[in-house]
Amino acid sequence: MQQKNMHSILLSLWFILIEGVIQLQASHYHWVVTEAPYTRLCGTKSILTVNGQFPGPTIYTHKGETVVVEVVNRSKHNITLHWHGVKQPRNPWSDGPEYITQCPIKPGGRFTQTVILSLEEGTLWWHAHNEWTRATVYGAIIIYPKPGTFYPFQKPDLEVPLLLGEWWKRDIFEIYEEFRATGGSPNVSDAYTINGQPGDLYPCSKAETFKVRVQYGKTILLRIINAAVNQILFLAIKNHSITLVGTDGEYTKPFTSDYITIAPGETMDVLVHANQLPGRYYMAARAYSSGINVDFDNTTTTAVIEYEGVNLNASSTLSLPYLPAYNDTNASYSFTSSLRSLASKDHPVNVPLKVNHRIFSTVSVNALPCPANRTCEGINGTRFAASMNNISFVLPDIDILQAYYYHIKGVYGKKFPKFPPLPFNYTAEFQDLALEVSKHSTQVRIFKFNSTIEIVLQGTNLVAGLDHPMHIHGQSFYVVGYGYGNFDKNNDPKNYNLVDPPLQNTVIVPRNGWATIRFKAHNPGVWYVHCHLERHVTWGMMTTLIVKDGKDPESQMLPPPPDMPPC
Ligand SMILES: *[C@@H]1O[C@H](CO)[C@@H](O)[C@H](O)[C@H]1NC(C)=O
Ligand SMILES: *[C@@H]1O[C@H](CO)[C@@H](O)[C@H](O)[C@H]1NC(C)=O
Ligand SMILES: *[C@@H]1O[C@H](CO)[C@@H](O)[C@H](O)[C@H]1NC(C)=O
Ligand SMILES: *[C@@H]1O[C@H](CO)[C@@H](O)[C@H](O)[C@H]1NC(C)=O
Ligand SMILES: *[C@@H]1O[C@H](CO)[C@@H](O)[C@H](O)[C@H]1NC(C)=O
Ligand SMILES: *[C@@H]1O[C@H](CO)[C@@H](O)[C@H](O)[C@H]1NC(C)=O
Ligand SMILES: *[C@@H]1O[C@H](CO)[C@@H](O)[C@H](O)[C@H]1NC(C)=O
Ligand SMILES: *[C@@H]1O[C@H](CO)[C@@H](O)[C@H](O)[C@H]1NC(C)=O
Ligand SMILES: *[C@@H]1O[C@H](CO)[C@@H](O)[C@H](O)[C@H]1NC(C)=O
Ligand SMILES: *[C@@H]1O[C@H](CO)[C@@H](O)[C@H](O)[C@H]1NC(C)=O
Ligand SMILES: *[C@@H]1O[C@H](CO)[C@@H](O)[C@H](O)[C@H]1NC(C)=O
Ligand SMILES: CC(=O)N[C@H]1CO[C@H](CO)[C@@H](O)[C@@H]1O
Ligand SMILES: [Cu+2]
Repeated sequence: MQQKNMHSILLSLWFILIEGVIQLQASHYHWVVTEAPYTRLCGTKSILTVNGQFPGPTIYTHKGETVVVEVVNRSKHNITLHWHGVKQPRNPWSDGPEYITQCPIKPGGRFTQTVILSLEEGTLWWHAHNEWTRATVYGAIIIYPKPGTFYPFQKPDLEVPLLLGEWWKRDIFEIYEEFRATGGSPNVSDAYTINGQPGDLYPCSKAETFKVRVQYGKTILLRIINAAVNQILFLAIKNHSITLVGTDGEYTKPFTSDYITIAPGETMDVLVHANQLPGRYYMAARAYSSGINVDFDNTTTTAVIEYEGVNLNASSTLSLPYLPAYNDTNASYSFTSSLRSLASKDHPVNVPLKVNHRIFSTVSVNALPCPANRTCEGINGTRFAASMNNISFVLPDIDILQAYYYHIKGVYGKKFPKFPPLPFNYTAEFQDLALEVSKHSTQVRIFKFNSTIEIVLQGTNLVAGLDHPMHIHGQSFYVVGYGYGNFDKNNDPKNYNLVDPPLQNTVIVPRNGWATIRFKAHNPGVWYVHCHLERHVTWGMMTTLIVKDGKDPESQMLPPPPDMPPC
């Protein structure tokens, strides 16, 4: 259905010059950020959109191409756009996170962003990257193999992007402002959505439920993106198994399962064979929420797979597929830890075997004592925070990239710790309440070009143990190990997978467990590291990596574009 757009884009191929290097440019997009009214769940509200579309426009491209997007802000809000999972070699300038690589595009402002694809192939996505604007400002990036090369799996008959989202009846800015003011948890959403639609199980939504029409015997490639604000999701399809063939813009060994676990920030390419009795079948998604006493939206969103030629008048009641229980950590873990790189001749694995720098970082939810004069609706009358290595990251007033490039002092410190300041039994059931208090600061970690880095992300049981989908900009990383409990530096590395670990940009750190990632820092720039649950970002669960320039010009950052938005 969206494929017809491909032809017009293919006809408009042209070349652009970046630093004297001619790059094939697939496409040039003009995007206008505007408010537009949308009706869902029996009510209408004005939401922030790109070109009035929700979900936003899809970018179609091929491996290795460069896309130019001219963004004009005709809304009353600040905005920035990020190309999630696009590594942007040498080009942090167009990466998007506010106050990390740019100042926001103000109302009336504009910014032409250059999106440089390199090794990515499959499905990625783009989304707004300031405050909670990404709740409605997101869309798919579809990266086809280079012309003349093919998918490493059977060619699908049909390709369908499936964007999972979250919908609040209230204005998202009100939800955001309210929880920042109260210090408590944000109100949970009123619905999950598939391609912007809540589906049959919500009031006033049935007529618009998203449908995929398919002929019996055909194969569908679903390009699934979790664009939800705060929730990891389980998804399954009634009577159909799901074969995962790619994740985060990289191919995987085919893996067949009855359900998937997909965290905000993750993308999954899956094949579904229409090989069941011709009929109508629900796809359904609902929360995976592991934190005890953590409030979540427990509703279920649905879409329909409809075989062609089925008599829709014949009364057939649709039934829901089996989905793991909302707190089934083992179901989530077992799916996530089964992912493997394809590791073929055309898609080789290149895991760093020697590590130059090791970082061990806790990822924690925190609770701060109530300051005089503030509302404190966090647990036991506190204000919630979140941290990495006990630092709740504070966004500066001008972006770190600008401060780094122009040597502006006083914007950030260089002391993000390589180890928790105070080691403790991270996953113990009972925790010393004094450990719940984090420090607030803007600390980055700086690496030489080409360093190999290993990061162990350790979940803690402070305040509430729960899963954290941690995302890094500017590079993909190999997930070489996972485990429950405290990371054991003597024994756990023995079980690392250095043969075919998955290459991802977002990793789910399991509840009261850990995950180890490895990558080579050969992309000079300023790169954000953060949890992809938006409430945790607001509370400070992030840091920033700076990768210095290498010696030769090809390993140095490109110069800033002339139209960087000013602060
Ligand atoms: C959040 O939920 C509370 C309790 O249901 C309600 O009183 C409040 O108005 C809600 N706030 C927003 C912004 O929706
Ligand atoms: C779908 O699966 C259920 C078991 O979950 C089975 O009872 C039913 O016969 C299947 N329906 C079709 C149409 O294949
Ligand atoms: C969802 O949570 C509400 C409130 O806790 C509860 O009343 C309801 O039964 C739950 N629904 C489902 C489908 O679990
Ligand atoms: C379904 O019902 C509608 C109205 O009742 C009728 O017009 C239509 O022909 C029926 N379609 C089939 C395939 O039976
Ligand atoms: C999940 O929650 C149910 C109650 O809702 C509880 O009985 C069960 O023990 C929990 N399971 C796990 C694995 O925590
Ligand atoms: C989950 O898996 C762990 C480790 O394999 C096991 O110890 C635990 O009993 C499992 N929990 C449940 C609820 O099945
Ligand atoms: C409390 O807040 C009010 C209004 O912001 C301010 O005028 C007052 O000085 C504050 N009091 C204290 C003790 O901080
Ligand atoms: C850490 O806490 C876990 C869970 O409560 C417990 O089983 C373990 O013995 C503790 N480890 C240490 C070293 O105290
Ligand atoms: C809240 O206070 C109670 C009573 O002091 C304590 O047992 C509990 O651990 C506290 N919870 C958190 C998350 O601080
Ligand atoms: C970086 O490492 C690659 C091998 O992975 C090597 O080819 C290249 O010369 C190195 N560059 C620098 C500047 O060290
Ligand atoms: C929009 O961005 C500008 C520039 O950084 C900033 O000064 C202003 O406070 C922002 N506005 C809002 C509403 O956040
Ligand atoms: C130049 C421009 O597009 N300005 C618009 C920015 O957004 C505000 C609020 O919607 C409009 O009033 C301006 O016209
Ligand atoms: Cu988190």
